[in-house]
Amino acid sequence: MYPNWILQRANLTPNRIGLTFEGKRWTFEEIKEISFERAKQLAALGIEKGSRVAILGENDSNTIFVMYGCMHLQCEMVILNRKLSQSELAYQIDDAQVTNVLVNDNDLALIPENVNFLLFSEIENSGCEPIEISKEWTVDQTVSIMYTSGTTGFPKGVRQTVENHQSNALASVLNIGLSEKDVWLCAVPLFHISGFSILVRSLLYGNEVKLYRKFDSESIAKDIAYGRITHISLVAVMLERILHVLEQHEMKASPSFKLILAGGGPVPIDYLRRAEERGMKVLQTYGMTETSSQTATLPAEDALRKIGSAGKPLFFNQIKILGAEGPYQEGEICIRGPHVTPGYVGRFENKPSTEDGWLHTGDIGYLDEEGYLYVVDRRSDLIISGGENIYPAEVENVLMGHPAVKEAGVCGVEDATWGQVPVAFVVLKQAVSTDEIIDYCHVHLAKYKVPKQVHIVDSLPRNASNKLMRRKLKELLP
Ligand code: S0N
Ligand code: AMP
Ligand code: MG
Ligand code: MG
Ligand code: MG
Repeated sequence: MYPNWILQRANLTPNRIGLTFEGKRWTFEEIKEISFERAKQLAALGIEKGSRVAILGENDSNTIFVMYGCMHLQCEMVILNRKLSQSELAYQIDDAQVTNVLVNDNDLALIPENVNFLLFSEIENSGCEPIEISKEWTVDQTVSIMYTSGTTGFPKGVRQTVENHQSNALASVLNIGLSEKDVWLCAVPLFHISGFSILVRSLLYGNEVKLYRKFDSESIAKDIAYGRITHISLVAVMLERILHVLEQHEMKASPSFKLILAGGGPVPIDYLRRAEERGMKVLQTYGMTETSSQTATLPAEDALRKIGSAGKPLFFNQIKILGAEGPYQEGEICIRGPHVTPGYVGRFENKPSTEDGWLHTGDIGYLDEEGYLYVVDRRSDLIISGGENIYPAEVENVLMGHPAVKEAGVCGVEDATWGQVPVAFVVLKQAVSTDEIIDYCHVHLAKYKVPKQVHIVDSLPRNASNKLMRRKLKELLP
């Protein structure tokens, strides 16, 4: 058993500021009081202790208070990506078999049809049921569930337990260090582990989170140059936008600014050099939904000596390269540690998350002679656009659903803005314009997954067993 994080934190440092958002601020005691109230309101509205609910909301203090209310009720929270299309959301809501979707009023239009939902305003205006809040949580209790796309084209709901989050946050602070004055800026989505892990760290460390509703490079650049923030989590495209503003105005990071935790995909080396010129340390990190964020992180002192590396595994964690017999040999990156998910929900419930105790990531990498990890590729054809993952199979399944499309293949191409973007190749069975195909994709897919180009071809590259060779698709580009 572990103590309820929110209670324990309020008990330890009640008067410290825990959260700031759009000019408002809350101490840890206030965060506890408000989240207690939400828990009691949720209970009054019929949300049962330990039940599974989904949450759909933008980065907003009220989203956090509803999440914490659910945590007091020991609910399993399916945190939904609000950039998804209605049909993608409907799939996850159905797959996870949630009893209710708790929706920020601003996101009312995103809710699929025929789902049971409660608006945040209904919750906030409800009476309270005088329930007892659990002071303890069990180690293997699921706190959050996040969907991550899979090679099959069906997203998998990943369980993130108390132990997963705690061991990850602890390993992170052992690596990064901490002062009670630290302020972590959160402009990455709370529905990704990049964002949610900032909340967990704050509860465990007692530091302040400065939350942004939306990524805003101008305002964040000012925070870095003149503000109180010390830490920020970013993906590459965000870093580039911030660098652009700092360079344009010849601004440098404030001496009190400590570091950028940069992950979700590779960070171009040029950005690391430019960040150094602006007085910013960038810690490249390798992490994923299945490991409740970081597994390996490159310490700032190695940033230029080991440029391009994602560092060494953090405390408690191990990394091995499948099949490699020595340094520099490439193979699948496998991870072991207390931060690795125990498994999935829904259709993948019975699929083990590990083999012989190791999570097989689908990523290809190598370790150098000092044990530093280099991520070189992704075996599973995963496309990463601006930190959002796109599995070709998911897009291909949608394309094949169009009546005029006989076969479809999708691959990623380099893109100056987003890192990579998806491009589609289709074989037709009846005439249709590429615009119509793109419009069709917009109905079924999140915007960032819609192919930037659709090429009509006579056939797709296949191997002897008729399997699509996605790596060869790029050769068909005009
Ligand atoms: C980069 C972001 C902020 C861009 O979004 P922005 O600027 O808000 O765009 P919008 O105004 O919403 O839309 C404008 C147009 O741009 C399109 N668009 C938006 N995003 C994308 C995208 N990603 N790819 C392609 N197009 C995009 C819109 O559709 C719109 O189009 P038009 O004009 O046609 O209407 C946003 O994308 C963002 O927030 N990205 C980051 C997401 C993220 O956090 N990913 C990480 C996921 N991975 C993990 O969580 C595991 C790793 C991890 O834990 C980690 C990662 C990073 C740092 C630390 C850690 C850690 O270990 O702690
Ligand atoms: P997600 O499925 O959203 O959790 O994203 C995790 C995936 O992002 C990993 O499996 C990698 O493919 C990719 N990724 C994360 N960090 C890095 C990194 N530092 N370098 C390259 N790819 C990364
Ligand atoms: Mg994944
Ligand atoms: Mg993802
Ligand atoms: Mg947006």
